[in-house]
Amino acid sequence: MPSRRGPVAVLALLAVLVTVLATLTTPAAAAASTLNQLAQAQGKYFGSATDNPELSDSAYAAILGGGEFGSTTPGNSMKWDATEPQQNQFSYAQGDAVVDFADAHDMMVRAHTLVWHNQLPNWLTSGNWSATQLTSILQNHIANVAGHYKGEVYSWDVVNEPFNEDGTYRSDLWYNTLGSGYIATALRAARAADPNAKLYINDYNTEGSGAKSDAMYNLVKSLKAQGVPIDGVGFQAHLAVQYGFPSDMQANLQRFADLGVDVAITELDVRMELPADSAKVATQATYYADVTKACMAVARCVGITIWDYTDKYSWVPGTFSGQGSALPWDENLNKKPSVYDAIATALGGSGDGGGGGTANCEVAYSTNDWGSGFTANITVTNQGPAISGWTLKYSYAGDQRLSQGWSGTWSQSGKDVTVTDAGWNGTLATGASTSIGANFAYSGSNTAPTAFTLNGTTCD
Ligand code: 9MR
Repeated sequence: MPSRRGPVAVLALLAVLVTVLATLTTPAAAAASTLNQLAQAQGKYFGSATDNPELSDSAYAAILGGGEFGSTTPGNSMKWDATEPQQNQFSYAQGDAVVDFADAHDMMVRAHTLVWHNQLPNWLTSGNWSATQLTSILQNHIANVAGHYKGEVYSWDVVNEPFNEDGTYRSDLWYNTLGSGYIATALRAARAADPNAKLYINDYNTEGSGAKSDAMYNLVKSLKAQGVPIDGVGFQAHLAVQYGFPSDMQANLQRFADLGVDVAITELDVRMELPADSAKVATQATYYADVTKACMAVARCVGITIWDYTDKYSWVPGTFSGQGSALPWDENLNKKPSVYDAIATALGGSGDGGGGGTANCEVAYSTNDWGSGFTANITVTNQGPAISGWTLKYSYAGDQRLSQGWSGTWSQSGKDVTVTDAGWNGTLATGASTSIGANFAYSGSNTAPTAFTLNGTTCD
């Protein structure tokens, strides 16, 4: 049977020989400043909490260690139940993993926490301790744990959440057995164990003035008067769109600073009732900006830590049913442009890093197309700070279907394609490139994707 080639088939054949190069950014695009770079320009840091399980999520870890954050706080792994699960048997593997990650990515560690009412092991809560016994248990714990991390952490939240909302002391193991003196005991033990760590008391709902904030203020004033070592006060700042903003935050931070201590925003997030909508997100962006501005305006506010950076690993949905969307990165590790930009702008940046502004990456995309399928060749260039692990995402408009990819782990969900590094090409210094490829089948049209993100940053 004679072969009949119509014009479409001829064009498809020609296309095999033609490489269509779509360069999607200008090679000269400058790297946007990261949140931490912007904070550093003002003598402060911008950090994110983390936790051990999520460190094995390579796309997550790539962003955590990719330069946005100059500090991290272990969300759980330095708490008492983790570090002294049996009396006088100490366990540091999880905490060490966070410190090692921070070291490898040039981040400081805000260590958290030595004395708290929560996450205490059974042996401790079920013992019927005398004051003398409990004092030596407390001192032994701090000597060991703060001693283990001596010289490796920037600060310790020595005492966490000592107050009730009305400003009275929280009725817990520590206060009930030792009275409020446990706070000075803990601070002194921490100073002895790690003389260079900044020693903090940390609490929530103290960001604005009020009974609880006044109680903290009076405590710090009294500790200073007694010569008890106290270097800083942490304001957790677990805010919620529906509860309003503590409008006197800056003045409140300043009055603590005026006592002669550092202040820090230590666990910032801004939750909302789900589903999120544009009005709630706009309010949330304002809250993030206003917290940031308050810290920037107070000379002794040393920095801001968000309580993890992505909704994927936020504590909020598990604690407040029906609430969430509290962090500047969404569940897919993409920046929420308006929230990110609000923070960046409040840090003195241009505020175009979350959306379509200056790129941290450049992507060259080309195809060899034979009419019913094609090979996509992609070269990714990192134009931001060095990264050790990456995830590239883009979408097709048509019915392009992944058959096989190489030099990365390729997957497709509907029109969305995700590629994670292959391990050997995960580390990309500033300016470094890697080339990856995949075969796709398709019918109809095969237009090139119009947008790519690398670790959540748009390559425009
Ligand atoms: O983020 C922590 C979460 O993973 C734990 O389940 C929770 C248990 O108590 O503690 C969370 O962290 C808290 C922090 O240690 C102190 N301030 C409030 C934080 C959110 O609950």
